[in-house]
Amino acid sequence: MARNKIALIGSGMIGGTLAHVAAREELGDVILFDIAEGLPQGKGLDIAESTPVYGASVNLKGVNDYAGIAGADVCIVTAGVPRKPGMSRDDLLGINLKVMKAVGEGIKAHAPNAFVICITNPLDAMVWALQKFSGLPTEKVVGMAGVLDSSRFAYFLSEKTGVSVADIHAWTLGGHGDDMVPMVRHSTVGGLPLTQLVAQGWMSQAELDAIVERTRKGGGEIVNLLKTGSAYYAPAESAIAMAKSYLADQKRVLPVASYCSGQYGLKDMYVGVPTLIGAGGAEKIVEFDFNADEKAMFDKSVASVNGLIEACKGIDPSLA
Ligand code: A3D
Repeated sequence: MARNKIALIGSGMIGGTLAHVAAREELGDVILFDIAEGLPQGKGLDIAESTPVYGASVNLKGVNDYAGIAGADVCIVTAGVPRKPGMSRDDLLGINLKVMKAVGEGIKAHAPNAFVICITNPLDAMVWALQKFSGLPTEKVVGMAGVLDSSRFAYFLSEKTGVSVADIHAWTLGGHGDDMVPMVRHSTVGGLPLTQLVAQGWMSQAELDAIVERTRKGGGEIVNLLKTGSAYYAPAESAIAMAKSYLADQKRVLPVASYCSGQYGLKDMYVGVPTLIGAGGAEKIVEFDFNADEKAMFDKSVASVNGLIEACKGIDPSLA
């Protein structure tokens, strides 16, 4: 069987990390694409020169021409700009929307059969626009945010309880913004829902509330520490988990920005929902039962995403 081909559209901090992890894990041959000349070639060569050390049989190549991504099985999109301290993800909308147009057209022309994972912010609106610009089937275009936000949630819960991250199942749904929805009733530590964890005295309600708030602001916490850009290790690992589920038909259920066509009562929009990812792409959306509070938080988050989608339509009338 031929090797998989993984195309990374954007070879900055996340793109470079993706290339390194994909090579180490022998996910397939890696193409790094960027508009910056030399950057994808340099990162590709540097990582290629590391493969003999750990014996990974993969090729890496950097390109500035979309022809190089031809036949890709997976495209992971990080092209665009990240935020700096003081910026919200939404501040990136205008500039990154133009980037999504170019990327969507490039994928449509050269890799129309790929499974596309968008990471560029503001995530839910950008993946919605990318699907429209590319014209690929909605189940083949998804956004990465929930795996990262849920991983942050799980890490903070592990830090507080001392329970291994391996035995924590955390869920964060909704849009990738500060009003995302960490699902307290559906998340478990050692099999116990967080509500019971509080009842049993593992942590106080105030401590749990603080973890939920820290999760919501997790991206900003890293931006403020780094000062020059945003998180890249955890975002890259999160997208790799999604790519693996697709390539190996693992059928994992992950929190993914997926196209909703009736699920959760939503139409023609992308938002973070539990999604089964297999060889068919986003094969099925799992519908959690919401109580009144969760529904109110989810609706608020959905309203923010819809506001950004409307802003995209205002900027680019071809999306209306
Ligand atoms: P950065 O290191 O700046 O890399 C972005 C790369 O995109 C640069 O190398 C640019 O040259 C390149 N680029 C710009 N325009 C184009 C274009 N038209 N075509 C191809 N390449 C282009 O950023 P990063 O890797 O740190 O972050 C990338 C994106 O991911 C940003 O929008 C971040 O906000 C976003 N991000 C999302 C999450 C989520 O959880 C959704 C987390 C962290 C970062």
